Amino acid sequence: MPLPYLTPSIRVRRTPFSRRVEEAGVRAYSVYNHMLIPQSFRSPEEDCAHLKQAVQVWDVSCERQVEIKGPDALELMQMTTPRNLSGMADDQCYYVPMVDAQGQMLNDPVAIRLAEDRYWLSLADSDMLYYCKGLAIGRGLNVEVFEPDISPLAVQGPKADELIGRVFGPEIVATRFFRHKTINVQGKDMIIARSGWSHQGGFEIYLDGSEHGESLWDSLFEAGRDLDVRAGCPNLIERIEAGLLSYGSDISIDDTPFQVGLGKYCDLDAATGCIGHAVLTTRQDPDRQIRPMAVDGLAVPPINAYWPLTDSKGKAAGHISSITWSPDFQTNVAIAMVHRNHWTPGSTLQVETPEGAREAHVRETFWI
Ligand code: THG
Repeated sequence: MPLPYLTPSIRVRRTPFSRRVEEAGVRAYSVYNHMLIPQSFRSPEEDCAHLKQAVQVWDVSCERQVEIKGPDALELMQMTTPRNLSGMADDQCYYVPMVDAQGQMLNDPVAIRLAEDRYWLSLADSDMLYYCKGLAIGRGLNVEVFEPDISPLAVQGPKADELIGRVFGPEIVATRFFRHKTINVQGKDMIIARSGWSHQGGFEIYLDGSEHGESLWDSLFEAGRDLDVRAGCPNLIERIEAGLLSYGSDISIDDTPFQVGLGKYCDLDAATGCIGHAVLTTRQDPDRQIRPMAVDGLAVPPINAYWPLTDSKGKAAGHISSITWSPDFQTNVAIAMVHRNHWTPGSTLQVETPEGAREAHVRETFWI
């Protein structure tokens, strides 16, 4: 059966880097926040091996920003998350669970503090712009809520420090994890942070102004030619090995932060302004949790719906939400949601794949 194409349309937004991404030979796209996100260049396996040994430039423009600006900005930000934002410094980024009034997960963005009265939420794939606008109106807050012309470009891999040092200098390389500094691109100030959705380390440049996209891209590729810099993208293999969760795949609105391993970011003593606060205080003891799992046998096909997990008596025990073959670990690596009776490391379950049942083993830790 021939694969269907993704039909271009205005609704599926292109990015400031899309032309360069296509010149670099992108092979597959997906859609994230109504915008194109590259899925592979050579192959997921080859892209993964390269990411682990060199440096890649990723068009992650689809990590759209919601900007919250004004005297009540912190109050609105704190309404959305059980993480305590009161101690955040002006150069800090926080990974935050965002929850509704029932304490259910709406998104898991990176929150960026730009000033006391100015924040960005760097979103995963759900429509938080409308939600934040609604909160501001409902509470009569003195804030502006909008999507600025900001498009993150990630530089990831063991040679990311070398490349960023060449282009932006040693002061920028000295940026600590989840802190940001200001760089100048073609006369325009932009934010750069040490962060990114890989375990290899690197930076995220928050391109400010679409018109500067191609020149920023070109300066990185010119400076990194001898480092074998390549276009890349968030890599399924590497992110499962590292246990990086994907909202919409591993996390949904049916989950609380405690069920998806984000309880460590909840501070219910301090974050009393969170609208899910009251419910979350009663839900800190989850009945199911995310676990790394290894699945026996040869490479599994791509997953496009939860694969059910059952125990030895055939009873429901959870599901797998992300899975792929890992060339480095020579097993299928998976992220699963597992009921409490079965979540201890070493526990073996059956998983129903489209190609039949396999054995699946709960692990103590992710692979990298
Ligand atoms: N960077 C930016 N925006 C983003 C992402 C990003 N928006 C969408 C998505 N990714 C949001 N989800 C995550 C999930 C994990 C992390 C960041 C964003 C992450 N986690 C680290 C970990 O789990 O090891 C550590 C976080 C911490 O210690 O604070 O980096 O990647 N701009």
